[in-house]
Amino acid sequence: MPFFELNLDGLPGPTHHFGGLGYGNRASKVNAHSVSSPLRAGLQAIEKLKRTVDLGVVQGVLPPHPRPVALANGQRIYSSSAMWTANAATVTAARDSKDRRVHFTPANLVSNLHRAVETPFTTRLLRTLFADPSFFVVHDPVVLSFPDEGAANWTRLQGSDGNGLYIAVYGRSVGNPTPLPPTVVPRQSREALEWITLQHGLDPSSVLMVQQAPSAVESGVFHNDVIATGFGELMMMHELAYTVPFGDIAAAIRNKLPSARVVEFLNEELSLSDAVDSYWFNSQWVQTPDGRLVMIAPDSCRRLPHRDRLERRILDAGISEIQWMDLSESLKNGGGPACVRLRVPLDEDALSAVHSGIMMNLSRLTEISSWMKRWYRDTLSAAELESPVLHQEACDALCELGDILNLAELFNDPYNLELKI
Ligand code: SUG
Repeated sequence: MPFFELNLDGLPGPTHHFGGLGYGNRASKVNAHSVSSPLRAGLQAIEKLKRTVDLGVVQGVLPPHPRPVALANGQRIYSSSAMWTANAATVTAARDSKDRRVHFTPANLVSNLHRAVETPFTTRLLRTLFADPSFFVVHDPVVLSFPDEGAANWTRLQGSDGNGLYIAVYGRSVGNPTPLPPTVVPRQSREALEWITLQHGLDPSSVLMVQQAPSAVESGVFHNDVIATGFGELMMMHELAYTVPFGDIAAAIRNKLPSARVVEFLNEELSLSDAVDSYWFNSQWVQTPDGRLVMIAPDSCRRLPHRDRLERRILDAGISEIQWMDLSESLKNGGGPACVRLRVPLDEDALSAVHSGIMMNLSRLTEISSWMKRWYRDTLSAAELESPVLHQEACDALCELGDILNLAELFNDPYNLELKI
């Protein structure tokens, strides 16, 4: 049976702005409090979706979450951060689990308050979209003692036998917290990866756990997808990403998956700092129906000092084509092409059980883009966030989107707007 990935892109919401809130996230700090454009953010997301739909990728969307969220202490959260759906959940393939179902664990995102408030809505959303228990399980999030940031720290490789090998990356172990970066607390815990391995019924020998190098975390690698990516038999990573040397990781991967090709980028050809600023590694790799692997890379990579050499290396390794994408509104908050999509490995039977309202084609994208043009502001400054007019606008806009995606019940529920934290 054909096996593929459903890509779920997060739609930026009407309150998209630059709050400077992303812990350890360089772009979010640099762009704090500059004026955002929710409309431009939305239309950039639509352009990317059109690109993947044109390529024949099986494509869906996850809607923005209701905002603002009012906390019990009176604080309001406006961030549109649910758009970075690579942090929504960890997802594993049915064929890798004991019970042959697709497993989801919503990320608890406890390292950032503005992100932790995403989890209850994400859990309800995933349980609505993936409701059929013969194909899917949506677990509770990992307990809050073990910080978890979702799929951004998991890479699934797969050889010709179809079995998955997961590269699962953590920044620290809660139980054995060494080595730690001096000034930044890494977001992902090892214990959460272990919890998910068990909860998803994976064979522990199919999960390779690797620790981020403290110096990489200090340089702004707050998620592993800022410094590595992979698909099928191909993986790329930066030489300074992990506590173990590249040779050891590559050998461990090839030990499990002999056909794997692991590409190492050296600091002299792409410095850690340029990697973080350009988001080269945060490119999204998608497979077309004829089996080609296309890399959707942020526009910012075109200015890299050794761009030709980087491109040649990745094309030689098995990428068929590189396409450039302007995602500047998301990138200014530290989210590139790979951050805004959640990969769900599926076969056709399971795909037919997914809530159809979120599946995209060109005409549905046109419908969503005209919805955005009706509701999203051209510019939004920090001062405007408190405006009750904006709150009403955001609420009405999402109710309408709920109708478009056939998810009305999720947006008409006042529970979403009051969180007791
Ligand atoms: O968690 N930015 C997000 C970016 C997440 C990117 N995701 C992946 N790498 N997978 C974060 O730091 C900034 C929001 C603000 O500053 O308003 C923010 O939350």
